[in-house]
Order: sequence, then C-alpha cells, then structure tokens
Amino acid sequence: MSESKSTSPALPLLSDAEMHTFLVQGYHLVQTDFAPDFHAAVVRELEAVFAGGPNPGNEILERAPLLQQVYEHPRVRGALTSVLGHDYEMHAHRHCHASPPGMRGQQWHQDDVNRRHHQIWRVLAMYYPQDVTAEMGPTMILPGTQFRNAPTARMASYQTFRTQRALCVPAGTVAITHYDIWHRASPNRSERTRYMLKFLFERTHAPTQPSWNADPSQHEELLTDFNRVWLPLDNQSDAYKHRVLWMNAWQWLQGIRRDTEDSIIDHYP
Ligand SMILES: O=C(O)CCC(=O)C(=O)O
Ligand SMILES: [Fe+2]
Repeated sequence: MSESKSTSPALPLLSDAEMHTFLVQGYHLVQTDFAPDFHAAVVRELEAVFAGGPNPGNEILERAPLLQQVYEHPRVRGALTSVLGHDYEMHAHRHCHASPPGMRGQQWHQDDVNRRHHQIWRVLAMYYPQDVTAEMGPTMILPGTQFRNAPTARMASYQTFRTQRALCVPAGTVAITHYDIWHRASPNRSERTRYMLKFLFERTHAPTQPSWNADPSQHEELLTDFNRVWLPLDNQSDAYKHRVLWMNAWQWLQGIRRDTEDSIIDHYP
C-alpha cells in the first residue's frame, strides 16, 4: 500500500546548491514551522501508543495520526519533491524508533541494500518530535557514505568518526537522508525516551527534468564543481570515484541520459 502525494507550484523546493550538497553529503535537514505544542502533542500520542502495547511497526501512522501532518508539511513535501520528483509516494514501511533511557545504541549500518546504481530512488525522512540533546541518544550519521559499501560486520568495529554528525536537532526537524547513508542510534544516557519516526519515500519515475528549483544555466558549472569536492573520508582514489558517481547522479536527476558510461570522464581535472 502506498499513498500518492500531489504537489503545487508554491512548494518550497530545494535550490541547485542544496541539491548539489545533498548528492555529496547524502542528507538534507528540513525545519518545519509548526507551533511548539504540536510536537508535544505528537509525543503524547506516541507515549499513549507505547503505553498500550508493543511497537505497532507500520501501523504507527494510524495510531499516531498527527504524523500525517508532518509528512504533508510544505517544506517536507518540497524537499521530497526535489529529490524524488513530483509524483513520489510514501512507502508502507515505517517505524517509530523509541530509544528508552539506558538504551545502549547501535553499530554503524545502512538501511538499504546498496543497490548497484547511483540514482536516487528512495530516501528516509526521519522526524524528531523532541529537542534531541547529546545525552538522549541522537541518531549519528556519517555524511558522504551513501555510496560506500562496507560489510556490515566490519562496520561493527567502527566507533567514532571525526566527521560524524549527531542529529541534536530542535523538535520538528525532518532529516531527509539517502537510504544507504551510514548511521546508528547512539546511547541514551538521559532520563527521557527519545522518539524518532522513520518514514520511507520513493520515486515512481526516472527523472525527465529537474524537480527542484533549478537554473539550468548553472548546471554545467555545478557539474564541474564536483571536481573540487573532497570528503574527509576520501583518499585520492575514493575522491575520483566519488566525483564520477556524483556527476552521474546529477545528470540523471536532470533527465540527461548518456549512452556510454565514460562521457563523464571528460570532467576529470
Ligand atoms: O534510532 C535511531 O536513531 C536510528 C535507528 C536506526 O537506524 C535503525 O534501527 O535502523
Ligand atoms: Fe537504521
């Protein structure tokens, strides 16, 4: 089961620069502008759900119906439209990650299966209804890892990365992330349960044109800009690999199709 989303021209779409950054970093943070008591009401709904029985899994949307408003917020729809096209859909899979006090956290992992392409078909939209502090076990993400495939067992031995980002975010933040970004829950050392709503969204069609707030006159320059990006995790060989992946994805998102794999090689410095 999935639910269609329609769109309107007034949606706040991402800019070229934001899309460029999303491709490199693998995430984009959206700040909704609900009144603060909206999120407190969501937390009360969630507390009632968890007090009444086990985690409802995919049923969480029916059991905590205020969540529908979060995923219909124009800024959330604008960001999802930008990365997944105008006719994206909410996937039936969703989960509320309730991290209680004393929760030990998780190892680094990827949620998707590292498909062997670099197109953007699915993203997570992780909503935080509370102000998340460092003690509450924030989600950790490792920017730029969405195209990196490491054996999950090996990831277990990784601990702290210098460039990891703790999502210590204000209530109402929705983190749109590539489905393959490396991430983990960190230990909850606080006295509060931390809630994170993980919803999955997917594109229904390959792009034929940009679905963000695009200025095509800038696109060639932005394409070569990928040559200048060097992730902290990359050595030279990884940097070369990454720029080819980003360039491919950038063109694919604009609806540009290439017959051969290597026309992009022209853009090597
Ligand atoms: O709770 C979190 O912050 C992350 C949970 C997660 O990544 C998972 O269970 O797949
Ligand atoms: Fe996960």
